[in-house]
Amino acid sequence: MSNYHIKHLEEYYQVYRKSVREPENFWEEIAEEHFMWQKKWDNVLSWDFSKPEVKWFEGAQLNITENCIDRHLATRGEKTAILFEPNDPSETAEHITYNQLHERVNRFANVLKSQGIKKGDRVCIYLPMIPELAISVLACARIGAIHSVVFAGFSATALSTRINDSDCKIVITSDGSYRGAKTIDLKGIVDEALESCDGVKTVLVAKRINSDIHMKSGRDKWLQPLLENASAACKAEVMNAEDPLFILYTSGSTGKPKGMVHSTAGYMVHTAYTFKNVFQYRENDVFWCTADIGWITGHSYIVYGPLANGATTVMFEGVPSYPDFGRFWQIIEKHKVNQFYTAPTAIRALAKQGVELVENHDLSSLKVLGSVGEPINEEAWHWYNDNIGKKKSPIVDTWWQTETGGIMITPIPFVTPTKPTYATLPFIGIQPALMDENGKELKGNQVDGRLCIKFPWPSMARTIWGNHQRYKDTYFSAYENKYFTGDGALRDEVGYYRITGRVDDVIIVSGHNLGTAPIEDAINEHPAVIESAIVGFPHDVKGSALYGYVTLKDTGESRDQNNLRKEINQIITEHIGPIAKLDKIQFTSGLPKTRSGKIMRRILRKIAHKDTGNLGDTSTLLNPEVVQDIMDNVL
Ligand code: 6R9
Repeated sequence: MSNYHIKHLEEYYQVYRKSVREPENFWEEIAEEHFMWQKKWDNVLSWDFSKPEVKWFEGAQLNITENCIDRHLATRGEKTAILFEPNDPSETAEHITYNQLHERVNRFANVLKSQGIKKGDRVCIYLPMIPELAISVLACARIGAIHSVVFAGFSATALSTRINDSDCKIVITSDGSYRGAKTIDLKGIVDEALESCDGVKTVLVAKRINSDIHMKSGRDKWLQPLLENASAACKAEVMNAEDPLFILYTSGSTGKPKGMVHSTAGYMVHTAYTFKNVFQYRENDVFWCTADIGWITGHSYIVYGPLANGATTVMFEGVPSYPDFGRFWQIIEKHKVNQFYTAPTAIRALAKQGVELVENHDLSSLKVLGSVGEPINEEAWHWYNDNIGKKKSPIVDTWWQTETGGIMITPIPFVTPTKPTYATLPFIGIQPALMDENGKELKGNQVDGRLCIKFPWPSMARTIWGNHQRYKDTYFSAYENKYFTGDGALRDEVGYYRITGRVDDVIIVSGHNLGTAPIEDAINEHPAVIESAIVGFPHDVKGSALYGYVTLKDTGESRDQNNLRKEINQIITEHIGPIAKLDKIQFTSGLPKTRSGKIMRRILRKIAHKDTGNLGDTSTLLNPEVVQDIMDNVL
């Protein structure tokens, strides 16, 4: 029990020190006491960042689904494992108990086997946020097949690239999906994608919207009858600790998407341990992460982390704006959600709607609020803290990446005093380092540099599927013997970390290093502003100057734009200094975003450079229409 559930700050420091001094002993104890192994490891850790090669719990055998499902059956069989909240609020929510989850995963696993899928095969899952998504993920893990979930908002081209990159044999999809008032023809997208995927011989189709779709004979099969006829018992495949559990694609700044490969034992241990502590999860709490399982956040904190702790995890099919912008708050009230984990982009969108939609709902069940995906600006942080947490629920600003598998820098609620816009302290076992331009580690506090991690942690990705060299070049070549995150960060006077944004977003103006996030923070405080993005553009004297794209709350308003520009620069001057003033401010109807809500600065940079001949890979763009609008009005 010791060390598994941190309850006060002194304990954090104590356990943290142990995790750094004796990492192997530390992780061994956690692994030993809290998980179910078919065979224990011979060696806790071996590593060499120059190759790079990292192995945790080598020699151990396990199946992650036995840890996420089977071992809970004796004590939690009738407890809700997955609480499914449909898109349409009038449709009944579904409570899937651990017993039912066990049966449904086993049936699904047997269906996969009946289609010839075996250990090591890659399975592409292209499903909306319906129970079959979580169940198919677990079914793959049950039989040792490697799942590759592709977010069901990606286009046919993006889907086929991902299917081909990892040679998936089978695709699991649905007839269609609901998204607010709209339906989306998912099966049509799969059909189009498969025109260029020769390796896929089978498509399993779940019924969700009852649309009239074309089933290609010999290839496409309805899932439902197969599940009904399958046996409800499926022995868990024996997996080695380092066997791949899944591939998840993340976009690189150049080239094709990178298929990050995660292993079994380390990933399980780290996601379970972070889940327990970062959300201070207690038995009978209801946990809700609003991400899609198509992203790493959903993998780790909707499926694996919560289920490994025997938790109740909410899966929401819909969108925050349907039937109105009060939907999130309505769901929290309805299911008495205790921990709520969402992204700054969602918080900003909801904050724009006014507080009446919040005040109509009883949010008193909330204990912990989380944020992930991008730096949370100060205004959004306060809105979240004041209106949702009522200043009582700590906000955990969790920094991590697809590549890291689980949370890395974060407060522990009720343990670490929070500070707006700071991810605060490294999680247990995580050893961050800040580096200067010359590759030297910056020691001590009050320093600002590039964020690296200098010691392995259990859930780190092990490679890029089919391209180990790219893994090495991208993450292990910038600094010797360190994993480079691609982010910049500062460490304040007490050792708290603040992520300042991707370092490729750092702009050097007249010799001063400026992170985009603090400037955007400042701009976003102007009452007329919704969102902003800063990029650099070439300047005769300064080297680079700053170009700001700013979205206003009221676009119809005929305000004096030049006056507004002055006010924005005034705020920046107040917050950061005149050095950070913008040379150009373009008012926009929106900002180009990826489907996970990240601003695509690469495109904005090209537009500011008037280099729009080739915008690069735009397949992950959510709102292509704003790009044309921005190009038409470039300054
Ligand atoms: C989990 C996830 C990773 C990148 C990461 C960083 C940014 C994520 C953040 C954050 C500041 C936070 N990021 N969390 N920046 N504060 N709390 O989002 O994974 O989609 O791979 O993105 O997101 O820039 O490097 P992924």
